[in-house]
Amino acid sequence: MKVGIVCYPVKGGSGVVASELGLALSAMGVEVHFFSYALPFRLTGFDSNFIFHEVEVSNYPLFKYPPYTLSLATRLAEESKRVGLDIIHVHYAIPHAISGYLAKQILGADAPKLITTLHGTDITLVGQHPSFYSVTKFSMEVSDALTTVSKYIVDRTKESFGITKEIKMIPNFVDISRFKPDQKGCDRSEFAGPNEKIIVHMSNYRPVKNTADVIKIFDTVNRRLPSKLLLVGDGPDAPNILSLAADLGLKDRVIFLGGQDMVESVLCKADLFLLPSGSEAFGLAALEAMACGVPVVGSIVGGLPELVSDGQTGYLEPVGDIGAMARRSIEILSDTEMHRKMSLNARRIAVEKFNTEKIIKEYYSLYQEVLADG
Ligand code: GMT
Repeated sequence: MKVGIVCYPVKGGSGVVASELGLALSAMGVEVHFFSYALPFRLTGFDSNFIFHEVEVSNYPLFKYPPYTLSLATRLAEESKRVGLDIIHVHYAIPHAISGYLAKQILGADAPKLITTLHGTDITLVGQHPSFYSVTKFSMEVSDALTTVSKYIVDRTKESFGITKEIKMIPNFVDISRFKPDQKGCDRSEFAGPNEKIIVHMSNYRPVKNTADVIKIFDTVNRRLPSKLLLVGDGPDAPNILSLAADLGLKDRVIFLGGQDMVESVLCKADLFLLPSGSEAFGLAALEAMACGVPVVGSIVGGLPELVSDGQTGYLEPVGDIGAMARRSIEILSDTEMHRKMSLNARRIAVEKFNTEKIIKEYYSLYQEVLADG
């Protein structure tokens, strides 16, 4: 089988899922072709079964906005003609799904099947914008199959776009042999003293992640239980929240680690993971923390309740309720037995429900079904 995978290369959940999916498929013997404007950040190493195609965009002076959508469609059509792709699987609908559709139109009868995976803000935020709505809806309707990463996004897609065709829910997944507790080199003393707790937040620091709330929750927790906050990832709100931390006198307690490749070696040091987002289709970062045995405190929003079981693997509180999230964090961190149980539950759920092997089979079966449809 030959599969073309389209994704964003920058740090973000959809790029991670697309990259890990492609790597797992290529390890199974599928010929995988990645398409993006730069090498996706999780695509490290070499495998003779995967090929990266960099999409170049003409920067002709007439263009105020270089048309990436068209360059991607052209590249997909040309490579597909050359290597005979069976499937084009796009991650994040905008603009990838419409580029896939255009490539199919160019190729005619020999075109590969188009599968679109919706990751969240393509449905809840960006796709709602009047300048994208109709084309997002159309590109979903003309995809040969649609998948989403949570039941919440299935419902939102149906409600907001009136999509009536089947939308298959295939949750995000995690490599449980890489993301695990007690990894080699997981030395907490690098960041915290023996009586200090370690709290981690990891995201792309966009407004939807409510990262100022991370600092405010941490401030309350730290007053009761001396702690360190490790911030992983980078994005537009990072400078503001670092200033906030400094204003609150937390400069020495908040450690900004920025973009990291080996996030598992930070997560395995954590006692708690915070994710107080305003919207979250799934919360892949929380799953990666859970696989490392880390309980999660976050907001009851989107697909997070499908991942975090309240009272079992952490606690979810209403968006913006900093007081409640701080109280829950203190509750978990100050009760050794509760923390131990939640940590074990978090790892068990990641292993049983969301391990790569299990979920990749679901994608592979979908590919087979779509191809069998003729
Ligand atoms: O907007 C983002 O946070 C990035 C976005 C992406 O496309 O990379 O993340 C979304 O996809 C992830 C992978 O499926 C999900 O785990 C995240 O919950 C989702 N983010 C939001 O819905 C805000």
